[in-house]
Amino acid sequence: MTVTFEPDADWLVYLANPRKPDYVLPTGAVDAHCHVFGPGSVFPYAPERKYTPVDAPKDKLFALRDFLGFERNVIVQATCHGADNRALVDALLAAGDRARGVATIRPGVTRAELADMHAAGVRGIRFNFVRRLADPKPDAYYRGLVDLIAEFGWHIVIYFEAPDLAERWDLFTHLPTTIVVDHVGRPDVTQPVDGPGFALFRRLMHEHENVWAKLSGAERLSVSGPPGYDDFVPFARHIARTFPDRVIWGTDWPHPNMKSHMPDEGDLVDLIPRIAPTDDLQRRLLVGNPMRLYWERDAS
Ligand code: 0GY
Repeated sequence: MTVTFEPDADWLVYLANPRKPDYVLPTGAVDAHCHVFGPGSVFPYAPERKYTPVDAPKDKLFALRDFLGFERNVIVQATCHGADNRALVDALLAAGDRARGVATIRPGVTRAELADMHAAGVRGIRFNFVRRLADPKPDAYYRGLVDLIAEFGWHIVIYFEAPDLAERWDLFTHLPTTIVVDHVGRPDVTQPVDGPGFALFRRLMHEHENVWAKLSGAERLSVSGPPGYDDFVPFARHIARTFPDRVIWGTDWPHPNMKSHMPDEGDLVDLIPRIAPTDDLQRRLLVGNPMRLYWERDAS
């Protein structure tokens, strides 16, 4: 029997026809943060999910990749699929060498399951501390998962709200892998870049050379809003200039849980030269760094 899912009543759907960006991406650019959802009739959403999205299948993602001018995707497992990574793996296998993945795993995952995910292109796992998305666990839970992935050379993506950083500081600063922080650590962009609110995240990156940042999430964090997302730009630009070898960028398509508006990916891509103002910074952000992290570390 085919299961059908009713999306949340207030769910905003990705744009069918985004505009072509003015900014021309460098050859080999990677969209290093995006998702696939379902289709739910083939890859059912997880019973423990906190939201039910509109399907956002792999063919739509690949069409967007080609339209915007990206060469590759890093597809990140979203919480609506829990630790059932089948939709992710299906997309990775269909994309061939043009995609890598970040999975969600739970205790009890077998070595064979991890090896299969590695063969499909998974190179990391994600820990999600955002309470509206997942139920946070004690630190020991995450440390146990780290032990499971060690032999595969995977890294860890962490997603948290800015206030969580102080609470989880000990965990985050003692993880033995590369750590990638989603959406610049979700700063309050109404505050100054050099103010106390963003200081702890800046300190995290200054003191820990294994910590990277995703300069994504303008549409989530901005209060000034589209198309320029002006208040977000200084935060991302500060991190890009200070840590040019530890930053990556992504569209965050299909933009789950957006309530204020649905962004146009053309606007998001046009932020890139404002975040990374030189050709050199853009090539590191979009090509060199994500390639190093996801394609050139194959521990198979
Ligand atoms: C994002 C952000 C969100 C959702 C998820 O895994 C997820 O469900 O990450 C969010 O709602 O902020 O990066 O996609």
